Amino acid sequence: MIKRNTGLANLKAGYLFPEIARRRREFAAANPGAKIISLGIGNTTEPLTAHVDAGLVEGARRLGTEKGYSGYGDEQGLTALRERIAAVFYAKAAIADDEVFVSDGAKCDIGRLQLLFGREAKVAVQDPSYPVYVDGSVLVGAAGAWQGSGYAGIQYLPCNAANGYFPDLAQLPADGLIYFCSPNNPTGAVATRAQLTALVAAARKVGSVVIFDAAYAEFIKDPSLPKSIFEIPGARECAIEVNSFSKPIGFTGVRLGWTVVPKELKYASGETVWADWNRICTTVFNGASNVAQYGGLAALEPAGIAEMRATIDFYLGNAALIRTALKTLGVSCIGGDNAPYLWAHFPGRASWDVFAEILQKCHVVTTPGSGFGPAGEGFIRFSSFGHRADVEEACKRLVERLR
Ligand code: PL4
Repeated sequence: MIKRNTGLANLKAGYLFPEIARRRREFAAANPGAKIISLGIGNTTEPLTAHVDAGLVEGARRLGTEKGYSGYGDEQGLTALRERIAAVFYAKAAIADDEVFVSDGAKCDIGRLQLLFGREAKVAVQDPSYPVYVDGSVLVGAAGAWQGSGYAGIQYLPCNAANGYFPDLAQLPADGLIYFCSPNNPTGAVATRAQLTALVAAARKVGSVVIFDAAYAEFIKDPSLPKSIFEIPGARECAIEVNSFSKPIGFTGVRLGWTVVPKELKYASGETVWADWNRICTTVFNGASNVAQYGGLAALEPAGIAEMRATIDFYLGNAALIRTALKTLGVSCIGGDNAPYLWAHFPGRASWDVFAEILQKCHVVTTPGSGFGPAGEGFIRFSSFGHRADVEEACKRLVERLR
């Protein structure tokens, strides 16, 4: 019989979010009267805004006409959308239109990016981090053996209060990869310009590539904080950036994102990563949905950008409410100001125990920090995605029932 992919066999636990959904279902079945509120998964809740919605509807309608119909498009995305992404998001970074590859979302591209470097790649992640970086590395066979609390082939770079949630760059692997997320999921920490400058310098020094996940960049309100790694001189020689329309315009279900691969980025052999990424996109990807791309185009018109800012401010308003509730409880936390997540510390306690207590007492779903890596133990991630009335009710329950 055919053998199972050893990468699959090497995955240790179920994927974090389905596991949370399973525990929520179990709790709901045992407590049918409970009105459960989710501050768990980072999933958008607010309807599409008017201008973006009109762009989608108009795009779909166009497909129903002889003149406006289009089938397969360029795998790299609509030229107009690539141009607009470069102009709107990379004004400070001089990214060429053909360095922008439109995708069906950041998570999908993080998976496909692993094909560039394969099983030999030495991988480093911030600890805690979005689970796809580690699990994706396991799938391609780059993670090595499981060692009880992590994989032997993954360099876990602790990010905690003691180091300002920024890793010790002396630990970066040489000639390898580092996944770096800012604003960070799950901690909500945002790297400063000085920190990203140090990261770029360290990566260049040891010949490593930074996969920079900027999925939450538009939540940055502080103008001194960089939204893209390409704002940092030297990043074009050492970085790839993934990004997403999911959170800023509510496209979690519509699916649209992009990846920037600069032409200066080279392998040890001297070949360009850009050419290989183009090859991968044309080989195992058939382009993002054309309707989704029409929506993305609308989102990057002035009216769409204004709506995007309002949506983000709405979720940041939720984050402020959650921060106030945690403060009232005397729980220390970071994040939630330039990011949609709050990272709350419950010293001396196991994350899954705190998750269970909050679910039992408050009927609120959260995300246990340990699901994001060994350094997440003792923490809970609160997501600010939710209807305002639900977030207010969740905060009320937290304050009343956890005191
Ligand atoms: C649950 C740092 C959420 N089933 O929507 P995409 O694919 O463009 O972006 C996914 C993504 C990429 N990068 C980071 C992210 O945090 C996310 C989304 N993360 C979360 O709660 O952590 C949704 C997770 C989803 C998943 O596994 O992605």
